[in-house]
Amino acid sequence: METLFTPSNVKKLKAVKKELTRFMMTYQFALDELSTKIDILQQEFHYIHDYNPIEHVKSRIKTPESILKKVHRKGIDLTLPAIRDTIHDIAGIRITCSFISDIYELSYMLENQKDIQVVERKDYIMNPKPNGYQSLHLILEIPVFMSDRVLDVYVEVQIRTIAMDFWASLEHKIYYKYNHEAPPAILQELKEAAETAGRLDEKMERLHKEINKAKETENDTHFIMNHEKLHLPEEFLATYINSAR
Ligand code: 0O2
Repeated sequence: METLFTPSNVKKLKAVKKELTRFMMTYQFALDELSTKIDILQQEFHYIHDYNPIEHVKSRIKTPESILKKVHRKGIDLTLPAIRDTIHDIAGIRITCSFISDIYELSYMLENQKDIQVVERKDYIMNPKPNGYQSLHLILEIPVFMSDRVLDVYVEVQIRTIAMDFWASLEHKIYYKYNHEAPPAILQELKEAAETAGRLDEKMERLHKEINKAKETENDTHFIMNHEKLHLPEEFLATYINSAR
């Protein structure tokens, strides 16, 4: 194969690199915007429900190699507009929640933001995949404000519990270890493990609700601000309670 790096190509290569960088940057900006939104929701949720619904958030941009593989798999043209329109998971965020109800509450809050467009919603919790995989998948379109224009960018959001995440990462390893064809006995065990994880999630949710009920009668003089627990002085509370009589 002829080398691309001939002196006459240097200029063209630079231009291509610039265009590709600009293309990929928009996904990074979309991820940054969505991460801020998630952080705000997390803090507000903490304030309302008095616990942190999000265990962790991980985001990633698909590598150019991985995008190219998907282009071939989907049989689309190798052009930026075709890639933008067809591959919706170039930017991805995975949110791990404590409980199943948190997944739905968080997705509801995200889906209802005015500047967010829900392009696709796949509920693999209500309808797990045949192998047992569970997660809530959203494809969101969010506006990114550049210096001279507004771009609508797709971001894939996967929301799941810790148990679902644990299962998915093990399944992913097994899938690759056996080169996509694991023995039937292992697949059966994996499916059973997914069902066990589902039951664990339900049990944890029940326990969590019990604890919340008990908490309702507690007198707590703390509140959370900017991830920090702050104390409300009694004098402040007394003045406020007395003036509200
Ligand atoms: P990666 O490296 O995680 O990004 P698509 O090709 O994305 O348009 P699909 O398969 O209909 O089509 O999308 P779906 O069902 O929403 O799944 C997309 C992503 O969900 C996958 O991305 C995985 O991250 C995850 N996922 C889906 N099914 C499974 C599963 O059975 N096991 C595990 N461990 N993860 C799953 P990619 O592109 O496969 O890979």
